[in-house]
Amino acid sequence: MDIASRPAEPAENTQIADAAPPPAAPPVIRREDYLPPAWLIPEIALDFALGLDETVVVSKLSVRRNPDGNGTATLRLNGDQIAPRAVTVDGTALNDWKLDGPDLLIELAGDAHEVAIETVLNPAANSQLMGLYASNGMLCTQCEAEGFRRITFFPDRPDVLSTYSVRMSGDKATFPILLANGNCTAEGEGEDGTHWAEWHDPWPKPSYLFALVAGELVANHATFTTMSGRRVDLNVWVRPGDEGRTQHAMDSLIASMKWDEETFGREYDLDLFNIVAVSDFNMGAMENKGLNVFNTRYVLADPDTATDADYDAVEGVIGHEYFHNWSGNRVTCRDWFQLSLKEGFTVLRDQLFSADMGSEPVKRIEDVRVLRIAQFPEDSGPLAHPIRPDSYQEISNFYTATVYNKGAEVIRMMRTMAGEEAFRKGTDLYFERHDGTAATCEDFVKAIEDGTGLDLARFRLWYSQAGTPQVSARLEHDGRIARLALTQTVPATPGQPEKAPMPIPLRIALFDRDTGTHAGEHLVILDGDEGSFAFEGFDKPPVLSINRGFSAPVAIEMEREDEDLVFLAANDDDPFARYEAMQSLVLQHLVAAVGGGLDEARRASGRAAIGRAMKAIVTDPELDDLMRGELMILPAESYLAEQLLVSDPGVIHAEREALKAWLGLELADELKALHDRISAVPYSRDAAARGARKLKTQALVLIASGDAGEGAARAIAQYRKADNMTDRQGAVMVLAGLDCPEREEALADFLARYEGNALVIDKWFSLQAGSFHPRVLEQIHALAQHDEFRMSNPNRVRSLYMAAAVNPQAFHDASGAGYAMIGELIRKLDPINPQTAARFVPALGRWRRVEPGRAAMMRAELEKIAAVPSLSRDVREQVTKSLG
Ligand code: 0A1
Ligand code: ZN
Repeated sequence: MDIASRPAEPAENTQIADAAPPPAAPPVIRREDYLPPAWLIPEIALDFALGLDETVVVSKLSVRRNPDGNGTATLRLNGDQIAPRAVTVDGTALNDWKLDGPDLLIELAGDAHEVAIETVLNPAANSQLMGLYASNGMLCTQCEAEGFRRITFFPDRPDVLSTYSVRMSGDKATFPILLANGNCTAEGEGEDGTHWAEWHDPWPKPSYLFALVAGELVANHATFTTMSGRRVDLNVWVRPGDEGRTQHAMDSLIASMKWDEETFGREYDLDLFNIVAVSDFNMGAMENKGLNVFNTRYVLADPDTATDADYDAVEGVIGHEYFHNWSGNRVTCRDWFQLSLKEGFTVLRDQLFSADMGSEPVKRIEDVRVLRIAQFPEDSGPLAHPIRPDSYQEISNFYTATVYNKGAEVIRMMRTMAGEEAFRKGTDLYFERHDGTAATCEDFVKAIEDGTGLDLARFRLWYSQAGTPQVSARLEHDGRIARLALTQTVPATPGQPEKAPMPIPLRIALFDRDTGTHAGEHLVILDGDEGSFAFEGFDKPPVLSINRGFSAPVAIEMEREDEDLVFLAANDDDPFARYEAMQSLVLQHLVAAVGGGLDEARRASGRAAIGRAMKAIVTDPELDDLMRGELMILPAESYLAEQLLVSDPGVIHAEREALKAWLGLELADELKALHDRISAVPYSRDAAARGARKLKTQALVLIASGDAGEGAARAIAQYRKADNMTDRQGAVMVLAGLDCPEREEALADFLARYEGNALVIDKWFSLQAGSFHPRVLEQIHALAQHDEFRMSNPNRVRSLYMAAAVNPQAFHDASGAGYAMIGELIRKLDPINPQTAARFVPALGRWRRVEPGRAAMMRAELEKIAAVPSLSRDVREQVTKSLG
C-alpha cells in the first residue's frame, strides 16, 4: 500500500508539526538492565492528614544499604508530579537534596538512616486516578504499577519490600470510615470533628500494594474460618444505598477462599479482608494487601441490574484479586517485566476457579473466545510483545491480553503436559521457595520443572517469543495407519524477525466415521519445525479432532471437508472441539466469501452445511442450553479479519450479517420454537435458567436478522415482560440495532427506569454505541453530548467509546468518521487520563491489516495524534509503535 500518495494532512496539523520541535521520545526501560536496588526500606511509617483538596503526607523511611546493591551513596526516591515540602535525615532538616527530573536524590553517608519527607497532594485534582484521588466524595489510592510515587518519594519498584504502618486523620463527617492494609491497631477522636486510625500490615510488601480508603461507606460483613481454624473478618464496602447489591461479591469471596485452600493449598494470612467498590477506576480491580479496591462494576450485582455475564464477571474478578494474595503478594515480581509471573498465573487460577464454580467447557470456550478476540490481534500487530517483554516506555501499556491471557495459556500448557497432580507439586514448590520474595518468570518455570520433572528447556521460548504460532496439520491414511504431519511457523513480530520452533502440546483424537467414537485421546508434542505422528488400527480414514480443549494457544491450519466439520460439530465428545468444529465450518465459509472465492453454487452448499449443523445444535435434546448458546455464536469479525493478511472490514461485516440473515430465515421455525420454549423458563440463578436466558437473546438476534419485524415484536415483548437484566439487556441490544419505534420505547424506558444507577446507565450507552443501527455513528456523537456522559469517568468513557471502537460498523465506517471519532477522543482524553486514552490506540494501530483506503485514514489519525506536542508517555509509546 502506498501511504505516501495519500492526500496531504489538513493544514493545521502540518503547522503544529512544523512549529513545535519533535517531542522527545520517552526513555526505554530494558529488562537486561536490571540491577538490584542500592538501598532497601525495611520499614515505612506514613501519616496522612486527609482532605479532598489537600492531603498532607509525612513519610518516614528506615533506609538500609543493600549488601547486594552497587554501593552508591545516593538514595534515589522516585516521584511523579509531587514536590518535597520538607526532608530530614536522622532528624536533621536537609537543605541540599537534589531533584533529578521527577526523582529526589539524597546523599547518605552511612549504611542505615531514617529519612522523613513531607508532601502535599490535591486528590480532587487527580484526574489520572493514579496515586491518591477523590472519587464520588471519598478518597482512595491506586498504586500499581507506579502510583505510589505520586503520593510520596520512594524507591517505587516491586523488589523493595517494606513493612507499612499507616496513620490517617480527617473530618469524621466526610470520612467516617478509614481503611488501609493489614489490621486496624488503634483509632480515636481528634479535635474539631476529626478522627484518626492507625493500621499495620505485618507482611512486607512492595509499594504498589499499598492502599488507603477514606469515606462514607457501609459494609456487608461476614466471616470465614480458614483451614487451620483462623477466623477472618470479611467486608465488602460500598456507598450507602448499594449494600443490597453486594451479596454475590461476598459469596464469591468466600468461595474463592475455600477453593484456593482446596485446589492450591493456599490459606489466607490476615485477620481481616476488605473489599471497597469505587466508581472511578482505570481497570477492573486491584489486589492491595488485605484491602482490595474494585471498580463498582465487579462488585455490585442483583438480578434487576446485572446480567448473568455480569454475575460471572464479579465472581471471576473477586477470585482473581483474592488469588493474588499468594500469586502476586506473598510472591511478588522482581521487576515489571515479570508482570506475567503474577498475572498469567492468577488468570489461570481465576479461570480454573470459575470453571469449577460453573460449567468447565463453557468457561473454556469463553476464555478462548476472549483470547482470539483480544490477544490474537495484539500478537499479529505493531504492539506485539512476548508475555515477558524485553523493554517498555510506559509500563501501564503492558497490562495486556498477552501478559494476562496468553500468560495464562502458557502456564496452562505446562499443566497439561505435567498433569494436574504433578503441576500442583510444582506450584507448591514455587510458593515454598519464593514466599516473601520478589521473583522472576524464570523462578516460576524452574519450580514447575523441578516439581513436575518436566524438561522445560525449550518451552521457555514461550516467554521470550511473541506471535501466535501457526500449525498446519495434514492427516494421511495408509493401510491401517493414520499419520499426522504437523509443521509450525512462528510469525515475525516487531524486533523479532527470526523465531525458533516452540514445544506445542496438542491433544488429539481420531474418530471412526461410522461409530462416531474414538479409541482414546493422545497428547502429541510438536517440538520442532515439523513432526510426524503415526497411529495404528484404522481401516478407514478417521476424522481428526485436534487441539482439543484448546491445549495450545496456536492457530491450526488445515483443509477440511465441510462434512468432517459437521461430523465433529455433532459427535465430538470434547465440548470445546465441538464448538471449534462449528467455528471452523463458519470461518472457512466466510473467509472464502470475503475473498470473493465463492460462486453461487459453493455459497449455497456452504450455507447449507452451516444450516444443517446449526439446526442440529438448535434442536439437539442432549445439549444443555448454556452449551447450545456457545455453539450458536458465530466467529467474531475481528477473528475473521485475523485469518486474512489484509482485509476489508466492510465486506467482512456484510458477509457475516448476510449469513446471520440467511440462518434467521432458514431456521425461522426452529428459532421461534426455541425462543417460545425458553421464554417460559422462570428466573432463577441455576444453570438451566441461565442457559435459557443466554439462548433467548441468541435466538432473538438470529430471528431479527432474518425478519426485522418479527425480531422487533419479540424483542419488545421480551423487554416488557422481563423480570431481570439479562432478558432486558438482550432485548434492548436487539432493538438498538433496528430502525423501528419499539427501539425508542425501550431505550427511553430503560434510561428512566435506571436513573441514578451509573452501571446500568453505562449499559445504556454501550448498547447503543455497539449496535449495527444504520445511523450508529450519528447516535454516538449525540450520546457524547448527553447530560449523563462524563469524560472524567473511565467506565462511562469505555461504555461509549470502547463499544464504538470494537463495533465494526461504527469504527470502520467507509467515510473514516469512526477513526476520526476515536482519534479525537484520544486527543481529548489524554490530558485527563492518559492510561485510559492509550487503551484506544491499538484499534487504530491495526491499519496495516486493513484495505488501503481505510488504512490511509487510520494512519492519518495516528499521525494527527503524534503531532500533539504534549502527548503523555502512555499514548506516545502506543502511537509511535503503531506508526513505526
Ligand atoms: N493488578 C491488577 C490490575 C491493575 C493494574 C493497574 C491498575 O492501575 C490503574 C489497576 C489494576 C489486576 O490484575 O487485577
Ligand atoms: Zn491481576
